[in-house]
Amino acid sequence: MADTFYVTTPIYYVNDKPHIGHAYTSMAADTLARWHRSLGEDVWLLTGTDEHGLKIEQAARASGVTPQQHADRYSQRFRDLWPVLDVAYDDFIRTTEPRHEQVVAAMWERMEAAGDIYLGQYEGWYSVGDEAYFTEDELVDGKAPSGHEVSWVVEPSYFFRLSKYGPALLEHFEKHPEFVRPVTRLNEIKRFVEQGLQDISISRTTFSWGVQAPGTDDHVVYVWLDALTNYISALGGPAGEQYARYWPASVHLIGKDILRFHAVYWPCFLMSAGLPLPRQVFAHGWWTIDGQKMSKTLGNVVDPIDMAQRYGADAFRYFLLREVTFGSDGDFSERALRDRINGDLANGLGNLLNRTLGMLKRYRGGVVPAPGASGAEDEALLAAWGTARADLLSAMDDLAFNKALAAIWTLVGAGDKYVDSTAPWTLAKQGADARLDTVLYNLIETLRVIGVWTLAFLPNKAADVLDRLGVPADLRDVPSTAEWARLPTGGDTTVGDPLFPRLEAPEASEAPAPKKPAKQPKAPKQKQAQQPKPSAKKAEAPADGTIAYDDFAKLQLRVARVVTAERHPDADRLLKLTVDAGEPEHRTVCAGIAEAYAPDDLVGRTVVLLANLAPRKIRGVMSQGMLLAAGDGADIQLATVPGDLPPGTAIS
Ligand code: ME8
Repeated sequence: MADTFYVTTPIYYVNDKPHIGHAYTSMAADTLARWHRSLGEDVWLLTGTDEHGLKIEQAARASGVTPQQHADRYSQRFRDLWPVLDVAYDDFIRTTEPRHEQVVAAMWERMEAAGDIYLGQYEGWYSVGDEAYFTEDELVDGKAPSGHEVSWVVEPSYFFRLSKYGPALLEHFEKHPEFVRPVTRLNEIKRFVEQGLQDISISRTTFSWGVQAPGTDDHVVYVWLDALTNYISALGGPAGEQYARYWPASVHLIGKDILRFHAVYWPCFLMSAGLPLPRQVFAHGWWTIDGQKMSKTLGNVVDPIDMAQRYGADAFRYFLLREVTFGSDGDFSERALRDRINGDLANGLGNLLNRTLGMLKRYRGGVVPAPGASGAEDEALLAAWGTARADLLSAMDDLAFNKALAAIWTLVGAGDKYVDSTAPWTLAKQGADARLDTVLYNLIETLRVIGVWTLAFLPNKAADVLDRLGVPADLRDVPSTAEWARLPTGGDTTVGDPLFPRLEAPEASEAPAPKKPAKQPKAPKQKQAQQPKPSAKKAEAPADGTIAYDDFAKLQLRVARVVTAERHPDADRLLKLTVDAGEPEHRTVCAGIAEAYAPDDLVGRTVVLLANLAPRKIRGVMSQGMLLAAGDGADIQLATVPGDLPPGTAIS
């Protein structure tokens, strides 16, 4: 029988629109679930909504609907979100479902049978925002530590003997130091438990939106006892078949703010009920937005649907998991997201895929060739694969998603290096066919391995990579990447569009047309008699001589009209023109066309201007762009566009 892996997200309150925090935990959980599924494990991913409690009752009242109507509406928002973010859950639990309420009642009865529930009177501070009780000492400036308002509550209440379980809990931490992660959180929780646990109130009488406490008329079960029980109620409770199969959970993924409930209350409730404890509680950090706390008041709440629509769910997930260590706080900004997309995804993975498939098409008609003997370059690539694989497996065991992705990207880098060092275009020119076959095969296999490894992180794009490579279904799981050269030869591949199109800076793509020429960098000092030609920077150009579409897209070609033309004062072959390129000010451009054109013939002509070439001084005249032309000397012909397109029209 396969190992089981049961992962949970928190169940989200139905009082809020889903935001980046919800998306983060759920996408992390889904990544973990996909990874373990790929390892061949029997995986169960649970998510759901937390629908009881005073907070929800108040929110429903404020919108003039019943709590159930309110819960139905908001719960649906979460259900609708997960497919957009490719969160493929196995079950969605709602705390208002009878299957859940029954297990909450059963938990209560088990805890009561253990002698751990007694009736008392609660007197103290309660924060509805946190659905939590606080002692006087815990308040900060008269409020809950979260900033929520508190109110003084006096009511009869059932209590749970939490104090009884402190020593057993500390012993559990000793025996299972992996129980709480990251380690800093374990230490924080240990210190809290070591100070001595107080019994906690687990029922309320001042409102009714909850599960009725068994054997009482007017008590509803405390919302956290209710909510935490979801992790077993969704499995059918202690007597359920699914419970026998999946409990104890492998890991509860949560945010750091709800650690105490999961790492103290929940294990104590379970001990009292005589049930095994989950294997791990992992608390992740919080996201700030552009350096600020996310809040409705600041209006900076990040909507995951908007992010998925604008950048793709894969890229959004990649960013969240790559940018910070899982467990630490992080800062979200669209700028940082775009940088990751352009850097790691477009220039990194996308470019390697494009180069490789392009060469395979050019040299082998897109068919995967059979590899031959290995050389030193191949050994280096294989060594990189071995190291990346070991690092990846251990990072995933630790839920270190950012390290896992960094490990995968070392293989992307090794693939790039391999292309440069083997220079397939030279092998093709030399007719070194056997060697070229080996190189192309190894590149395709590198991409297969990267595609398989990234399936958990980029569910759509990675599947697209594997489809383009023609990878059969049985070679798409993690174990199939433990051995090199598994991909059969003779398969067809497809080049396709760029996997991750490069994103322009928002200013450039959103502005309708530049109002005035952008501030230009200073011209490099150089002697130049001729019109400067665009020279591709060596480092950026793929070594096979082609340029990526993204590089082409950097060129701003525009329709321009010649306004004035005269001979260059200091160079016989040059004309000095001013052109209208649709901007408030005309540009001066020097062109090496004096042998072919008389200045007067040019005025009013439509020409093609390379508008974003860095300006250069040519024989004392600053030239702000370049005109495209064919031929040279007396035969040169300026490029033009037919029709009457207005100056400034972009050419692409
Ligand atoms: O707490 N960055 O529900 P919830 C990262 N119903 N994570 C964030 C965040 C941010 N800026 N803001 C919120 C509940 N979160 C309970 C759970 S489980 C038995 C019951 C996280 O809707 C936060 O840490 O308030 C929490 O994990 C989740 O989003 C919000 O959950």
